[in-house]
Amino acid sequence: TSREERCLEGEEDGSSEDVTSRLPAVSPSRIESRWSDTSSYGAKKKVQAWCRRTNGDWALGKILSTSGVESVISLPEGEVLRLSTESLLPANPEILDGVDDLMQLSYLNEPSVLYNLQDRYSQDKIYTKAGPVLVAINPFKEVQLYGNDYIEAYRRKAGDNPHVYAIADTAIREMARDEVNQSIIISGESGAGKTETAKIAMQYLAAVGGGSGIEYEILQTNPILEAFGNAKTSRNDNSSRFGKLIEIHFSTTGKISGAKIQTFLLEKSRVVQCAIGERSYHIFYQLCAGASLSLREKLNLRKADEYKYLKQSNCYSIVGVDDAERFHTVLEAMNIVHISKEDQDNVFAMLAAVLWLGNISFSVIDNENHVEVVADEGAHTVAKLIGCNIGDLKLALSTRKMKVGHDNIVQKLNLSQAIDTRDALAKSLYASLFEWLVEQINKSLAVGKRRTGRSISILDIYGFESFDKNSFEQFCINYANERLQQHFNRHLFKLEQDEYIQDGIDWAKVDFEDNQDCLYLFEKKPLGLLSLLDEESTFPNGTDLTFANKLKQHLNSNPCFRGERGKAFTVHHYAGEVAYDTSGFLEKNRDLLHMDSIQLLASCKSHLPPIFASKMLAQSANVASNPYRSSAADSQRLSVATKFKGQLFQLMQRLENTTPHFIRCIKPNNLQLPAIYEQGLVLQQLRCCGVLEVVRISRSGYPTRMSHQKFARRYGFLLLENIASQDPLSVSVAILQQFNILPEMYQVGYTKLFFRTGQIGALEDTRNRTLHGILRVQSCFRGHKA
Ligand code: AD9
Ligand code: MG
Repeated sequence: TSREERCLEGEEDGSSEDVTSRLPAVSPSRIESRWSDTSSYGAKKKVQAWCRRTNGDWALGKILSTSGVESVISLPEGEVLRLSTESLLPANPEILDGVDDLMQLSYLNEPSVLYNLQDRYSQDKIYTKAGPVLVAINPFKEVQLYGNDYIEAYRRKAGDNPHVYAIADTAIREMARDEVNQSIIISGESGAGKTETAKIAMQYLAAVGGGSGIEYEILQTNPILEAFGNAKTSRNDNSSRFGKLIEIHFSTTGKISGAKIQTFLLEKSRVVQCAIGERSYHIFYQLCAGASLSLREKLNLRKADEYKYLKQSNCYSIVGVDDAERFHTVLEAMNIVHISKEDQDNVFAMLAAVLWLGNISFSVIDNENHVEVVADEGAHTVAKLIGCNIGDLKLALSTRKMKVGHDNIVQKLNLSQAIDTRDALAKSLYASLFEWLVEQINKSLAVGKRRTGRSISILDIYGFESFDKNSFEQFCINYANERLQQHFNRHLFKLEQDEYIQDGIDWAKVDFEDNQDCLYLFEKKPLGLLSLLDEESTFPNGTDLTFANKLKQHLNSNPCFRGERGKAFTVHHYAGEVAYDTSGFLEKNRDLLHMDSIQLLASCKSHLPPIFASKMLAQSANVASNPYRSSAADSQRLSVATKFKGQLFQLMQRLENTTPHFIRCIKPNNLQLPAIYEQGLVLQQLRCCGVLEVVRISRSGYPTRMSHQKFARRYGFLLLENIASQDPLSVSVAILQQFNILPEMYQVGYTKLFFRTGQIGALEDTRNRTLHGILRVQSCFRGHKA
């Protein structure tokens, strides 16, 4: 397999191999001298190296001269630079240009990896392997790589380029062969192509495992979940605002028998608040644009720009997207996953209720800023849509029942409290609706009770995020990524370990880095980030500032943590440092919906709100018994971070029991445009999503492997002295000695030689020079004869 002899495999079929075997042994030193004084040839074949341009990009230059510390380099455009020799990085031989597995590169430095990916990307080869990982670079245009012909080719194993189809195919095969569940884990930053990649993988599984018709239903979950869970952001016109795991089940005969979807941490805040130029969830705009006349009337529906929640970001449409048309696609998809007409209407009523909630306004009634709900069209429509009494709605949004000592009191809310209460209700209505929808979909896709087969799970989860300002969302997302990264490391570590052990290599000499320290920082009890956050969230007087101070007090000695001025702190993540601003942390972690609101929903006569209410109550069982409760009781509900942590643990457990296949998506530019490859941006992602990590892991081990036979055949002719024994191992050892390869740079396995990175490069250079010399001699010779 490709893992066995990664290095130089690309040359296997090259003609040079044949040439070697026909040539007499020539001393490298003799050829060397001949080579260096042949200036014309020398000028043609200058050594290439990577050097940094002034803008920070890497360029491939020719070394014109080197005088110890300084080298003179000429760049392709003719520019000549004087640089310190130390700053140069070795370039790979041209024969390795555009290899489809980065592991085949002799030099695994960053510019070599970047250049290789760019070379392929420019030819629409958007997929490249990095050992066991598939790297996918977003083309931001249609590429001719998909569809039935391609699926058929990969199914017949005729497609040999790296591809999502190939990954999906391997998953299916390994599932059947090893009788082990599989997972396809897709990561990458926003807009990198995770969701598209997940769909491409699903498409393959559906085509190969289809037959019963359920596969069509599974594919139709995509437009529904995207409508309700995706939105236009500044980074991606179709950004998923939730994480998703879809588990596709197969019967023993290899046919798809059902599926189950789990979602993670939907971004609720978007429902009530979104930045200029972004949008709320697609479904709102689709509903406003595409609803039939009768539905419009029933919901008292207006145009999108008449709703405050949608209006605030001043963005209603997406270039190239017809919301009305999409609405019909969603309706159709809902029919296919068996969501009844009646339930569909219930769903739309909830959506309209959320929109109208945003239009509810308050009037101040006294000089303490207490408010009353204005009983206008907004309030009346909400009451009608959720099926409650307008009086109850007004009370729930403007007062709060409290228990103070032994007394039950009703407190009036001030304006900002009332607005928060209204928005909290809108957010939880939407989040509950989303959860409920996923449940309905799962019911429709449910696998029969006699589940005997296996499954392939596809994980499409938000990638590592580091912005100028990072809040609670980034905190959770990056924590999830630490967990996934550990899974990734452990798995690769294990793969490497198995191979070393198999070949009798001294395993102790290979060290791998782990991100365990950072995970401890998050998870340690009672003094970890999550515990401290929860603790502070339960204190009625806790604020973002007291939280930040507590972190500094307890965690400053942790190497992964650094307290910053004010309310900020920095975490040293595997993918780099991220500074978090704790503003809003406690509130987002508490995620309070007051009991008054839950009770309002429970009392509603329409179908969905009471269902939502009972769900919420189940999550806060202790609170339910007493409608008048102290504020401390609110916090007996699981905090958002703790709930997320629980979900993640569950997820990791599930993934642990699968054979993972990793896909790392890369965004080549921030403009969402084709054919633009920004080196710096790509490099930063390669680092973040662990591709360079894989490379680094291999580097800390012995990434270059070659069988004794191959090594002897390839370099044997460079031996200066005849050796007694001609067996491949003896020849190999003699070569290693002659070239003074240091003992710590290689290990001799039972069948293979294992080299540290770059070791084979020097040998290759000598071999190439020797061969070129010989070829030159031969052609001169032929010239004479002619
Ligand atoms: V986010 O974290 O959910 O904001 P994703 O999911 O990583 O993000 P997405 O899959 O939505 O990104 O891709 C963004 C856009 O890139 C898509 O809407 C497509 O326009 C484009 N894209 C991504 N992959 C492909 C592809 N294989 N072929 C063509 C693609 N276009
Ligand atoms: Mg996505």
